[in-house]
Amino acid sequence: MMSLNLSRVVLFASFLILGACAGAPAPGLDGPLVISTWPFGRHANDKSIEALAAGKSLVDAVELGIRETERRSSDGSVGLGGRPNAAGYPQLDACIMDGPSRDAGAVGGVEGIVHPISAARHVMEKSKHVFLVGEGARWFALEHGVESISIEDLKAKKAAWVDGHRPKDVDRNGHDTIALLIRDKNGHIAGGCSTSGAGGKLPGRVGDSPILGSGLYVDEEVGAAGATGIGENVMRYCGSFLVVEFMRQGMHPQKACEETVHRIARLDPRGYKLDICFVALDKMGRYGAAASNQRFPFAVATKDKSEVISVQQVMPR
Ligand code: SD4
Repeated sequence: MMSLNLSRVVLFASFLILGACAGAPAPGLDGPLVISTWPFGRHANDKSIEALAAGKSLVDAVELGIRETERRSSDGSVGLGGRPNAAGYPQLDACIMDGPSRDAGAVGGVEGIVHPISAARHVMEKSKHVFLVGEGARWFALEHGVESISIEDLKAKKAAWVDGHRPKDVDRNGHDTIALLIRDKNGHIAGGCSTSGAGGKLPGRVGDSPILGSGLYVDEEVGAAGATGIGENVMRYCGSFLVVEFMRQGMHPQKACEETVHRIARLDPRGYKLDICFVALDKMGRYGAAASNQRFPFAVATKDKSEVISVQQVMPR
């Protein structure tokens, strides 16, 4: 009887310890952690950290961080300064997910909206939907006062495209995206993603970035992941969802990102020539990143440190 009670106590204590570990911060982390894609993510991360320090909410911090990249349009592929589609004008994609409430919002192929991440947030908070596209997404954003520019001058470009007089000078190669993930000091998780998408995409093409589970996925129980690269090679495999599921199985975010690249490369006829990258963080504030066939810089910030880190491509198996 004594020993049975003792083993019950031991069992109960182990549950307590395990429970504490599950949400406990990684060693040395005593505040928020932000991770985002590409070196330009550094400015976004700093904004997010600043926002949290000023007492803003987790979702505010995601939005404000990504707005900074959209505002700068400095990488050539986020915001209205981003790469144009095949008809010569930008169509933007964005999404946002909040771990604690499990809410999400997204816009796809939206035109003339300066901050698509804010439009996505309005969809999340002010509509009963999750995803609005094209003209409807623009109307909705305008109705909610999201900053915009006129799209009247796009008429000629659209007409020329329809008539077959297609511009020759569209940048068809470039692509970048900001996927930004935050774990706040209490271990809550949220993320967002914004892009003008692959340069030279067909008008109407929507990539992985605003698709929940592809360009971004947030699971309050486990962690979050985001993607950049050729959207078609991410969205056919629900890439970010897969990273999160690997973390759920117990993998470190670094390993989860690598395993996702290997999984896709194993299944895909292109092998490792996928041009895809993932970033991830988990409930404890551990993070990682992996890329298929190129070096991949990403940005990480805490309240004490903000840096750009480069990872090598994964070693093909
Ligand atoms: C897309 N994934 O639209 C985006 C582009 C991107 O690095 O991230 N490029 O396919």
